[in-house]
Amino acid sequence: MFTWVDEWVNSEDCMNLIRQRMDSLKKLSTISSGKIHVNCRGKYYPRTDSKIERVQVPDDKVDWSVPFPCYTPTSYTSPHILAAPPYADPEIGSSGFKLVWNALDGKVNRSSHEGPYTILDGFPRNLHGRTGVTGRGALGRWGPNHAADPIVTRWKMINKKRVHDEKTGRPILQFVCIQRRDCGAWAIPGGMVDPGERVSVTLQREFQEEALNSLEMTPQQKKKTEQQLKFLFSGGEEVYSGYVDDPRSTDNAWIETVAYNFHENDQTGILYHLHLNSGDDAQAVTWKDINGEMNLYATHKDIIKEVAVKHQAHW
Ligand code: RP5
Repeated sequence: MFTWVDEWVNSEDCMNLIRQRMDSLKKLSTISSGKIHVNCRGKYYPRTDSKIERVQVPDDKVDWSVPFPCYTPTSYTSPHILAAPPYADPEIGSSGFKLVWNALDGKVNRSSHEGPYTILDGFPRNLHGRTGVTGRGALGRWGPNHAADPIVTRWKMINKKRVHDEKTGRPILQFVCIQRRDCGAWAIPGGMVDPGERVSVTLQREFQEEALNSLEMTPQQKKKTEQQLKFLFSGGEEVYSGYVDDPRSTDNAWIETVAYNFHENDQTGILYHLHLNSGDDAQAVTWKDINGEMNLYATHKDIIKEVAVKHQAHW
């Protein structure tokens, strides 16, 4: 019997989906795997008033498969998360709270972009190894906390001509870069995917909130902005999906992202007329020239490099 499943499996849409996943797995191997996480092994857990010390994990003991018998990580979940804001899970073991791991759990996506993760004694284990802290730290979800990162790019222009780097001779790309309010680092204006939210929606929402301060717009202004960005955001290309080496990660909670590039090739589109205005978690916003010397939050520099390579731009 020929079912709709057979029809779907043989369809061009299905093939495209497989190609896309293969592409992002290839990208994953260059950015995420093969590198051990570093940012989540600093001396102190970030964003804490009382200094929470991480147990130090040497490079060769990060991998769970390497025995580390004296490993006694600090247990830490921030008071803010324990106060149970709407985006946070309850504590594991609380009555009536049952989790579905490695799958869509109601509206919350608990599967990883990098394949199944292990559950040990009821707790999810960080796919990239030890971090020196157990619990959720400042993260709301156990296991993967899904984010989305919009990389909005244009060419650097002077007098309507592309600017080339003197050394490499390649044209210079610029991307919309925000300064994070929590730590002052420059970053892609990304954020967390809300339960049930489509990633495409998160990408545009986060961009509008952090780079255009849409939270302080009137409903009319917001609608107009959404309309203006609609075309740009309908044509994005996935450049990365996977683990982020974020300083907030713990042994039981970590950040994964899907990063999309939204690019405009000439000056006729919206990007050369956009009024940037930082808002929400961003304290500043600017067009930043892309190059290999940039210093960015977490693994954002590696992700931006993918974009530079894709456009054959200066790096
Ligand atoms: C990074 O943190 C992700 O790549 C994303 O940019 C960001 C999400 O966290 P918030 O900005 O919502 O704190 O790891």
